[in-house]
Amino acid sequence: MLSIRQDSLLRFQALIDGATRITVLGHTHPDGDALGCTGALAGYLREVRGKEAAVVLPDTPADNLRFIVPPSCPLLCYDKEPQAVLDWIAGSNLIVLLDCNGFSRTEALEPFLTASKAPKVLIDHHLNPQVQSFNVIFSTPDISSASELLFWVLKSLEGNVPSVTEKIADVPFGTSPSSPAYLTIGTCLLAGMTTDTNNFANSVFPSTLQMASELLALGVDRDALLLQLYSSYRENRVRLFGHMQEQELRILGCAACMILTRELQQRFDVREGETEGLVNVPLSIADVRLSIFLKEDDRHFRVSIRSKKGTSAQQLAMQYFHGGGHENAAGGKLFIGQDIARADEAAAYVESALKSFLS
Ligand SMILES: [Mn+2]
Repeated sequence: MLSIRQDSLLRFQALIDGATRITVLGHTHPDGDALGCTGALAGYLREVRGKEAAVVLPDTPADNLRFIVPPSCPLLCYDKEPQAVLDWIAGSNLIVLLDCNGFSRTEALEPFLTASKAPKVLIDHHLNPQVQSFNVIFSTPDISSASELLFWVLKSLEGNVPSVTEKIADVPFGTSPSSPAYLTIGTCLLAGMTTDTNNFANSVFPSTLQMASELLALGVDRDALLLQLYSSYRENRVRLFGHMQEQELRILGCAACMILTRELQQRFDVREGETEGLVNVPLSIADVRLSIFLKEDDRHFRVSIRSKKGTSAQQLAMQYFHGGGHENAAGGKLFIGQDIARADEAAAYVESALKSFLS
């Protein structure tokens, strides 16, 4: 099993013991991993530890990912219920942030979180954790997902004595494999890991497969999960993917670029979450090492970047798109009126950024 620092575990344990109301926090535009690990931790704190815990998000999750947070777990979204979120945070005596490296990734919530006197814990797998903001940090970049890191943290908490030499069988995940709470928590964690690895296509480590193996042995229904994650889209998404590949894909040397304008989003009635996975498609071309996808939003484009090993998506995101992330999966923004004067200048900006980045 993955080794988790004992001193951090003991401090986290003590903070949980001392807390009554807990904010379990994810980042803006929550992906499957953010929902999986926040849902799992809130579920654990409520069902196993008897705490008042809620998942708090800066904005509402996409319809197709909403199912990941269990219905039994309160979910508060700042864009829908700002006052309820602020009240919850103000009344919390523990704040746990997952799947991002600092409060800046919660955008509008950042000032309220930094103003809170509650102890703060970070559980994340991105580089450069904002250490000064937290009392306890679990930060491991060489791991599939925040959900996997949380799996090992919870397992170590439940097992009490974490040790790399311990046999898997000696410490079952949770106290009773038949308890439905553990199935719910396990399903959340498997959902987060599965989406962040793109269904075991990237960032898979020995510990990742070990986690998957233990969760399947516990009885988590992976088939049902895959059906919900990858086979429950609307028809328009398949048609949009076809159009983007046929009409909008541009190949620039070893890079590929697709831009989804507002006009196209209206034409295909695109909803939040429905473009997930599109950026990966051009990487199936032998000569393409870098794929960049831009989606027009309010006064900016959301930028997703994926790369093959040896080419850094993260560097491109940092240098040209105010972003970051992982070596081969990163994201950022392109601001209209700042980086470019008008939306129709995005293609030219990307082309010149790629030219200088790849030269
Ligand atoms: Mn993640």
